[in-house]
Amino acid sequence: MSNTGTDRKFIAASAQLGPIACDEPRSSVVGRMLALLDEAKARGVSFVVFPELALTTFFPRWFFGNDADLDVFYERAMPNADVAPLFEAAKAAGIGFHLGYAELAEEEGRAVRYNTAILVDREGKIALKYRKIHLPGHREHEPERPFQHLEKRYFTRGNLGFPVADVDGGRYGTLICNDRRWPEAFRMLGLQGAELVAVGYNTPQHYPPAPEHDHLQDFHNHLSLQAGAYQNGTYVIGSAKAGFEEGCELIGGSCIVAPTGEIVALAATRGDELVTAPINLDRCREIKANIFNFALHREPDTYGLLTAPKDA
Ligand code: CDT
Repeated sequence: MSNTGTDRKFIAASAQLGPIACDEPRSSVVGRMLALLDEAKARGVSFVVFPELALTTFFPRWFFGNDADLDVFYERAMPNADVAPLFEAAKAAGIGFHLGYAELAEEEGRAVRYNTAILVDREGKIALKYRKIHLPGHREHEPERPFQHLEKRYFTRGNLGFPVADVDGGRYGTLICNDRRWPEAFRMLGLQGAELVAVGYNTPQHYPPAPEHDHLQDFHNHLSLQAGAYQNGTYVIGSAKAGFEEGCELIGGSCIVAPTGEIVALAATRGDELVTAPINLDRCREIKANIFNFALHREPDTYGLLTAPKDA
């Protein structure tokens, strides 16, 4: 049962989160999400996008020498007792949502860690699961940095491809943070007809290997989200974990992008903030049937280099 409107026309939201302290319990974070969900309900929203790794601080900024210290940041089941109130409240309100979290999976008796996102439909069912493919940063401890970015150490590359799912009347996909910078990732979803792509992110304002680009972080975020939307004729909802978190400034700029590439709603703060916009999924055709009509205009037989091995 949709909260508002038809399946193809509804109100969507990006639920930006401000900083999460290292010792903030999941119950407190979920409480903040529930407050945003309440506001979403009051504003007639049917779909809400929460950020990447939304349940904890962005822990790859620290080096942990042992698994016990690291594992506290991961979820072993989804939903679990901490997150159940979010699932229940969203279902009661008829709101679907996107949630990013660190996943500790067991594969062939081995612990495997992923940076994961799920889409939950308005009935509370997990309709899609994606594990981040483009893992940025570095693998080894680099103590000379002001903070680490150890995603390559703490996560395994996703093994679920780039899935889309038909959810509540639309075709949805997800990307996670660094994925948004790669046109190939967006195109994988576009080729499957995605009409709405949810993108959670944690992006430091300061990038230690190339500090000369620090002032461009917000620009590059929007450039990537807007290009991904336009070039694939899809809505994109970007949701930041933002603000000054454990000594590290994270960009905000959570936004909703129309299939034309225009930003139609934009966060004004770097704290907890709900950003909403009306969605009409049929508008994707304005782009999909014209300038980016893949059937008419793509030339894939000339794109072989795109899938050649890296060292070719
Ligand atoms: N979380 C994440 O993927 N962040 C990266 C930071 C830059 S690479 C160290 C991003 O692409 O926004």
